[in-house]
Amino acid sequence: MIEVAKFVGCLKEVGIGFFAGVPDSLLKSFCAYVTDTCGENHVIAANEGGAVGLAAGHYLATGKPALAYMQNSGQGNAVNPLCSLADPDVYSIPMVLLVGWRGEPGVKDEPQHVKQGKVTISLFETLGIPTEILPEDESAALELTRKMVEKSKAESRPVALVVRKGLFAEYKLQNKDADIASVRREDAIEGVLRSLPEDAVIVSTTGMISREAYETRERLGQGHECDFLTVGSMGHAIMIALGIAKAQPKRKVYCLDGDGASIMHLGNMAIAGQSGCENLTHIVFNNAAHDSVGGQPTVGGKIDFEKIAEELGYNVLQSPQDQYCGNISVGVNEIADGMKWLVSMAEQAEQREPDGADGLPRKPNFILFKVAKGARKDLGRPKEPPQVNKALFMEMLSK
Ligand SMILES: Cc1ncc(C[n+]2csc(CCOP(=O)(O)OP(=O)(O)O)c2C)c(N)n1
Repeated sequence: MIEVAKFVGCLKEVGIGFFAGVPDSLLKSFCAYVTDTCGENHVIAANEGGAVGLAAGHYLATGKPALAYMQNSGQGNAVNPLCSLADPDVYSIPMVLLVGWRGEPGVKDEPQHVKQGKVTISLFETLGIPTEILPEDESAALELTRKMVEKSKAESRPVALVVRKGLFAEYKLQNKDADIASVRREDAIEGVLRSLPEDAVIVSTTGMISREAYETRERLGQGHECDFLTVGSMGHAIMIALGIAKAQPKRKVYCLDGDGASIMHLGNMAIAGQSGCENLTHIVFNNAAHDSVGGQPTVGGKIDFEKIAEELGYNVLQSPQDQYCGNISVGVNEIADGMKWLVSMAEQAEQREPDGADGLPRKPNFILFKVAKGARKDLGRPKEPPQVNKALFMEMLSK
């Protein structure tokens, strides 16, 4: 096991003093440590490609390589700037990639990590990025880290250090920002699921939101056939929802999204906002954190999602939290009542003249919930594999 303080100390000794990345569960201790201790020399990026960009910019300005950290799920997001910016065939920019290896072959993991786990090393090999798996022994790992940083500098290219499950000794995030609301995310999800029409479709995002939606359905005795759980593909749930909404304009489609996921591919909101699909509702549960992987902050606490959504063309509905005089501590019953009201308003709006005849623009809806970080300790995971979820979902959509 490696103490993160020693690992970061070792990086600093060899000239790596700037860190950018997207949090990962396997790198939780490392992410927490740099969040707590590196101040302005640490940026939590919107996505992994952004982290590579930040590392490149730091090098251009200082002549010193930086470190970009990510879960291997984010390798795809990083590939473009790795190939077309940092590669020796282009600008030849040194940097260290620190990559959490979810789905390592032989290690049990969730289905969304299986494929990515199999190709993590070979993908880096294909990209020509020198890659090493950090050994468990601390001094050997630090030695290898030094060697790889020197290689990155000497050859002026990215190098990758891959981190297995359990490598870093536990370090708990100290500087957790205060919650932006006291409402539990699971209560807000329950309020939503209690109020939607029976045949409404749900597309939920990566992480705890999908897990809580799944368990809430079980608790409410509702089936799972209307739900598409986007267990991987972070940031794309709203595009999946839009694809469905466009193909089935009579179907009500609700996307349950996170702030981290929305920010990861914020451009998707511009496309959804301009889609003219009034059967689509985008609901963002903002806890200003990457809660599912350790609670590291997002910029969600500092930006106004409702204003952004409005500018991008959504019809922003008054959140059930605001219907209660801006009381951000409302409970599940109030949320369900508020949502029922919104659903009935949306239905009335649909009684209008066909598109354009009344001069009113057709817009997708947007609802924001401000919620607390954290989840139940005993929160489970979907029991059915993704392909069963897909089959049931498609069968429901075909009726
Ligand atoms: C491309 C990619 N990068 C990183 C991850 C790791 N990851 C899983 S969930 C999550 C945080 C999601 O945050 P948010 O959308 O705000 O939802 P919350 O967990 O806070 O409810 C992250 C970073 C991932 N699955 N995919």
